Amino acid sequence: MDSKFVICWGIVSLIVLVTHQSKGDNEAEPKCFSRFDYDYKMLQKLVSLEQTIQNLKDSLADSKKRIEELSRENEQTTQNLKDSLAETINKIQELSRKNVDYGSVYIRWGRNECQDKAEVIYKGFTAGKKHNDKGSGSNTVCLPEDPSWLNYSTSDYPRGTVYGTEIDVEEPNGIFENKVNNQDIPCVACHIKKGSVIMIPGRGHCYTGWNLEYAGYLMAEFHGHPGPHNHVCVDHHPDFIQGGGGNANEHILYLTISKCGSLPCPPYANDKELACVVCSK
Ligand SMILES: *[C@@H]1O[C@H](CO)[C@@H](O)[C@H](O)[C@H]1NC(C)=O
Ligand SMILES: [Ca+2]
Ligand SMILES: [Ca+2]
Repeated sequence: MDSKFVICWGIVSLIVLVTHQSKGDNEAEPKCFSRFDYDYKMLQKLVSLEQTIQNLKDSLADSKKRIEELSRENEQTTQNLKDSLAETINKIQELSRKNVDYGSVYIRWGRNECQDKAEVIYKGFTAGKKHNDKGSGSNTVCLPEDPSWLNYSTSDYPRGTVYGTEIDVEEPNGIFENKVNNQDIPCVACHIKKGSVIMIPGRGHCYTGWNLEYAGYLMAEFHGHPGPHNHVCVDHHPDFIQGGGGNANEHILYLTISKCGSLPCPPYANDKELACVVCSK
């Protein structure tokens, strides 16, 4: 190595060292500036932090408000639901009460059982006036199998009379499935959970939308007998009262036929046995 270069290097190093040391004192000012900068930045951060906290507080307050609003709304909705539920329950109860309370009744003449869905109120015996009595009640009645009495007397004084009913029909006639002549017939009172019931004379079938309770034949007194009574719809397949096959001729039911004239033919016809139906809805 060149000694001249070594000396030169030594001088330069010294200068650099001295300069650096003197610079150390001079740099106190810039270091001070840095601390301020640090504090300033710290302060800025604090301010920003405070701002953030404020923002959070605000949004928390907003959220609280919103939650309160929502819970109020929720309460209102719950109350509305409760109200409409209570209303619905009331309506259901009202409807089920109606379902229980509402109904119709009819007598099924000539049978001792109601159709499947109908409830038996009582079973009875078909009865009415004696066929040739001028007076007594004119309608056919269904007397219960199990009568109960109020006051009664056995003394003889003017009263109406009621007799059991038998069917009189010449056989064979192609009307009833079984032999029915001179058979005494029962009846049954039926209750159905339907609002309306109607007996239609002259129809063997119900109209659309109506349910068939039973079908049969329109029967009344023989036209030549002096003591008329009303028409009843006797089931097309009658039951008989046990031991009632004798020819008692008391209250008697006969088939009825239509007669042309004031009654238009067609649709009616001479001498046809009139059907009947009991229909409900
Ligand atoms: C039955 O007769 C008695 C005595 O005459 C009378 O007091 C009573 O009220 C009568 N009962 C009825 C249900 O009519
Ligand atoms: Ca008889
Ligand atoms: Ca008879």
